[in-house]
Order: sequence, then structure tokens, then C-alpha cells
Amino acid sequence: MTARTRFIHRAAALVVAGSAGLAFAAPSALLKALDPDNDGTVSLAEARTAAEARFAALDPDQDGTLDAKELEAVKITRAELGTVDPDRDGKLDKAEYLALVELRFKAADPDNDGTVSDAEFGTKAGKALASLLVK
Ligand SMILES: [Ca+2]
Ligand SMILES: [Ca+2]
Ligand SMILES: [Ca+2]
Repeated sequence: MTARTRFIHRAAALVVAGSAGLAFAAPSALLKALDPDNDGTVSLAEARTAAEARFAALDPDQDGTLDAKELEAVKITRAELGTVDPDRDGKLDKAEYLALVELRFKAADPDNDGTVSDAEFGTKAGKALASLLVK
């Protein structure tokens, strides 16, 4: 490798490293998976679609509800359960699960524009939402 190609390689590496922090960086794998219309953000409708598939994956016995053990993967809190489990059976059926998705979606969208961006998925609330949508 000549000094010149070395320089070019190093410059290219810097560009790649730098672009990760920009707002218009290439979307993360997570975002890509959740964003079928490819507009760079995840709407509540897109979140719900992903959540339906995730619900099915979390419910291997297919009884239509997630019990405490099946809910371990999504780390539901007591406060959340109080809000989204009105029948208080400690389990979530699909409607209750989608209510949880909506609750976490709102928490993950502090700028309230109705979508969750890649940057918002990087926050604690964003990660909590993501756990409901993908493995
Ligand atoms: Ca979208
Ligand atoms: Ca319930
Ligand atoms: Ca937002």
C-alpha cells in the first residue's frame, strides 16, 4: 500500500465513523426492519404491525395471552402492568400488548411528532419500545 492509498483508506474510515453520528446517517438495522415505507422513521402503525408478529413469537403456546414468564423478554414494569392490564390477570392479551406498545411509543417520542426516529430508538424509552417490536 502506498502512502497515498493509505491516506485515502484512512480518510474513508473517518467518513464512515463520522457519519454514524449525523442525523441523516444510514438507518440502523433496527429501523430498517421496522420501517417498510422507508421514510426513515417508525410510525405507530408500523410499530403495531411489528408488535403483532412479536406477540405471536412471544406466545409459543398460542393461547392468545402472554403470562409473566412469556413477558420476561419485554421487561414489563409494575406501573405499566397497572395501566395496560385492566382485567388485572397479570397477563397480556393482544389488545393489552398493543396498549403497552402505544404507551411505550409515546414515551419514546418526546418531540411528539408521532414517529420514532433512529435517535429516539437510542434512548432508554426507545429501547424499551424496541423490545416489544423485535427480538
Ligand atoms: Ca416509516
Ligand atoms: Ca390481561
Ligand atoms: Ca419522534
